[in-house]
Amino acid sequence: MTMKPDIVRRYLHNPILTKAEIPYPVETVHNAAVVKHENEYIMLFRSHLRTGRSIIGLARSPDGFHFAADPEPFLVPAQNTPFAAYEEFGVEDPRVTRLDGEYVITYSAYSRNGVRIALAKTKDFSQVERVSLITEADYRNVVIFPEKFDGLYARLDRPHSEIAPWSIWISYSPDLRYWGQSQLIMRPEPYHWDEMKIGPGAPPIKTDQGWLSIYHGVFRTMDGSVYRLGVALHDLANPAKIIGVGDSWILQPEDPWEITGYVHNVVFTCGAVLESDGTVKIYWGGADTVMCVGEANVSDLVALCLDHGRPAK
Ligand code: BMA
Repeated sequence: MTMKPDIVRRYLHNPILTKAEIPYPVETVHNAAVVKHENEYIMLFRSHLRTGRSIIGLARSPDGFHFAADPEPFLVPAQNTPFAAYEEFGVEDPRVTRLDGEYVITYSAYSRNGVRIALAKTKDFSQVERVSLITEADYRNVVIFPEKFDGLYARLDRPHSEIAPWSIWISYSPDLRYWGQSQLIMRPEPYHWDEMKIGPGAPPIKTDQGWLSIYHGVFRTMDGSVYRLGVALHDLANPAKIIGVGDSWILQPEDPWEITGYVHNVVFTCGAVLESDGTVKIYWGGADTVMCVGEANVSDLVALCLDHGRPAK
């Protein structure tokens, strides 16, 4: 019997960045955003400190595979109002979108008040300016589309609720500060690999057939939860409309550093880079401990959404 090749081809030399390569003390390197800026791939990665709280570091690469970390962290909990009160427990899981010639960074701000999302901007990844806290508690996984729709910015996010399963929502904004017109667009699918909760992963990627969203889905087992990655395709003109959701996962924990670590059985993405040849580099944290990369053909991911779908809600 011949084996079908995996839709995501893991890089042979994973993991690509670990705590051993960071020039300041950290316990983990994971859940990183990656974008191409000028001639470099820039990675913003999350690291746990020995307090159990997180900061965000920066690493650079000429090819998207070999990364070297800057000597100092990129973003640590704020000291100034209004951010300080909401970042006291750490900053986590950054996402980056290029918009209007600059980079918009969204990240989770943790505090005794819950988890909310903060938005910051940078032009060059040397200076970073916090703009606004754009959600109240409890939200995570905010990804911003790289284009406007009818003059409005759009984002996907994942509020928590005790009543409904944790689902993906869309909201719109005229200025990236004030957000509204929120609606639920995608739910976890019962008795399916993503049945417990889902959340946006990488900022959506534009393809001819729609916006490709790589999301995470969680399945609870007798031995804890398993985090996997899947794909959904959103209408190009109306991103609230989901054209298709791939029925099967595209990546699950399989390598030893994905199965065992700070949190077992986790692959979690915050970023992917589409290359001009139609491949997409997907970056993921393994077991909340190390960074990994793999490549897929964007056409295969789109085909999975279109040809092997499951209901969006
Ligand atoms: C989620 C987030 C992620 C993390 C994942 C697995 O709830 O906290 O940052 O990677 O759990 O621990």
